[in-house]
Amino acid sequence: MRRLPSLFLIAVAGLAVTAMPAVAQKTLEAAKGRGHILCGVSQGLPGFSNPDAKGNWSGFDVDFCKAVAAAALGGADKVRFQPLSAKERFTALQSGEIDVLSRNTTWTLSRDTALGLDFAGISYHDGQGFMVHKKIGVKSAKDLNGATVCSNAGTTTELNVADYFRSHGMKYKLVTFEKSDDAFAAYVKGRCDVYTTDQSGLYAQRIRLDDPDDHLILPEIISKEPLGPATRQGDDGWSDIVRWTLFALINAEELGITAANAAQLKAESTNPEVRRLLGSEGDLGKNLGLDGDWALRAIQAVGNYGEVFERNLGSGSPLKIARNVNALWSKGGILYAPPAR
Ligand SMILES: N[C@@H](CCC(=O)N[C@@H](CS)C(=O)NCC(=O)O)C(=O)O
Repeated sequence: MRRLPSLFLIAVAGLAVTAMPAVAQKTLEAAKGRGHILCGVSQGLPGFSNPDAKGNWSGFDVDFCKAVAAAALGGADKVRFQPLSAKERFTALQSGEIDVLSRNTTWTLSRDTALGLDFAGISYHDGQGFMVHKKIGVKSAKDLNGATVCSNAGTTTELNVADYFRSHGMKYKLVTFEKSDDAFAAYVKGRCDVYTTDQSGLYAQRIRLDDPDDHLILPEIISKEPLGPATRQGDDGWSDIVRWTLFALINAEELGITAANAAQLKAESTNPEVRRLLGSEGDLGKNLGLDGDWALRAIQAVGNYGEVFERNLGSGSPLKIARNVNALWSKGGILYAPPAR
């Protein structure tokens, strides 16, 4: 009698294990079949995802998809970018129009639980801020009573504005736009006193201004905006690939692996953590459905997290955003990836 339940459990566990790969490989197999992954990005936000005149995309969110393409399909060029407004982005993921959403998207409980998607992790710790016309003479968000506020529809931004003004007993008029370019243009033209979005978005838009000195970014950060890539719920294998690509880039920075030295470290490093991540030891790619060079390819394609950040958002970019909380946990920030072992 006592044996029956355990036999039953073993049978169920066996079923679960054998059933897993078929479900898990859906997105990966489809991507292999078409020869590229489909990556949802913003419609144009300097530093994050921006097309040039020839339609070539670049930026922090773009590089992340290139890394996934390199890990999963063997080449950073095996990706097509689909620009999406904030409003469209979740439907695009649900409907299968994209395989991964890499578009300054905030991880929240309702998005995670109600929209049929999963967040792979946090690629950028952000928070919402305000930009104002200097001429209105406001130095603090607490002085914004009665302000007209321009922002984007379908974002956490509009919800946070409502919370902030309500909790401070202040009145406001919100004007939202589906395209963030339209929202920002309306602010620049003076239709609004304030433009509000993620602080990274404020930095990104600021470089587009003809007269940056006429604008002020207020000191208050009114929310937590943990931004990260999202995948469709129900394809855990694919979500794992996306999640561990992100972790691989972060761990690579911690381990001193760069685009330039990755191949040499794979051949010569004696550090067990480096060897495991780069596939010179063990077989970590196997359970991701990938080969042993998956992380090596991702790192060679775009560099480690720090390289991706500096090139697109940091000192090597026009945005000049400091790492701050986005520095590694070992360097005073909160960026922390689980170990690859
Ligand atoms: N992180 C927030 C806001 C994201 C968002 O859409 N921000 C705007 C303003 S920076 C944007 O990315 N616009 C670019 C675009 O619409 O293409 C969210 O997930 O709701």
